[in-house]
Amino acid sequence: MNCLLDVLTQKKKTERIPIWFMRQAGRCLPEYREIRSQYKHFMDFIRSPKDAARVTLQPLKRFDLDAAIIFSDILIIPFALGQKVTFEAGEGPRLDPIMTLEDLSLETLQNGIAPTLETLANVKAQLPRDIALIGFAGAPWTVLTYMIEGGSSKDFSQTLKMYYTQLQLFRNLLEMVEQATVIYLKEQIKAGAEVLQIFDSWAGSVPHALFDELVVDPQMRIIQELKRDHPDIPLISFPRGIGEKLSYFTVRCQPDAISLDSMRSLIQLEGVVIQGGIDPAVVVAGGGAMYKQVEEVLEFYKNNPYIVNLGHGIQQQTPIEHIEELISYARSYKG
Ligand code: 1CP
Repeated sequence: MNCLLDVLTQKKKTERIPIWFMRQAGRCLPEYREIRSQYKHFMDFIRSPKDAARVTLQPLKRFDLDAAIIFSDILIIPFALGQKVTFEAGEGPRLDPIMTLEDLSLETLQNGIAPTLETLANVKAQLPRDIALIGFAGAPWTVLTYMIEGGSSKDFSQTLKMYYTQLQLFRNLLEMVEQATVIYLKEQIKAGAEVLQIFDSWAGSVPHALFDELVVDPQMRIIQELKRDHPDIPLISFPRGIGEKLSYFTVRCQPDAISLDSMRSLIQLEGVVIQGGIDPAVVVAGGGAMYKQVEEVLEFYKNNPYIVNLGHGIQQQTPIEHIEELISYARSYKG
């Protein structure tokens, strides 16, 4: 067994504290940059099962971690639905904005997700039994913002404008992304994922009046649907930036764990495991500031099930020694 799976299924503290990091495979590792440099297009890289599996396993060779997260991206779903997705150097993702529902089709989904499923199977075959394999997808709202804006956005104005002026189209798109996400996550389980995380990175930017429709309801339906077919697969939700709505979100959606961002104060939630909360910037800084914050978090959760992770992905400029120091500090922390 594995301590991450134990904590998530039993909702109790384990002897060994589970540790993994969002974006643990990636730009802060030289061995990642080496493989990355062999690809012109990021989408070709994540859709190459052999190299994506290698990169998924890289952080486990360096760090004493309890889970591998599959190397892929949330924008695989728009890609698999037929939208053009590219990553321009230094600019982030670029998508051909969607104008009508006919621009997309669920028929191409299986083909589009197949390489990621193959990566999962590859990783699973190589992974020691005591390391858990995490699959993931973006939440419909977050994925839809990229699809409608055509890339990253600060204010999501095009997305909200579509909601207010073309509600039926917006709802149809949201429903299509939700359906695709359910299929994709179920396929990930079949391919070997033992835990799933749903990333709603932009949940905190949804206007209050639309919060249920755009954040709570889609994730609630996805979680219910997965639990119905796979009651034993734990689900972690990351509704980033929702602040005081977190308790309400948790009661409605019922994930097994909540991944905390580092914007809000630490919180205990009944019946739910807490993950994360450590500021990625404090790991860039390291030293006393990092130890102080990690100690505060571990102390706060010392009597509750907790998974060590950050409030968002590891930043590119994070020194590798700081990650090692964080892990060994958490491993030796006795409370
Ligand atoms: O050139 C490069 O190396 C690309 C950088 C990169 C990487 C390493 C991107 C582009 N995606 C990824 C991998 C990735 N993306 C993982 C891999 C597994 C791991 O955690 O190690 C995961 C889980 C994601 C998820 C993801 N992609 C999210 C949700 C989590 C989050 O960070 O908020 C989002 C929003 C994306 C979109 C995305 N992918 C990449 C970029 C630059 C962006 C845009 C981010 C933005 O709009 O700010």
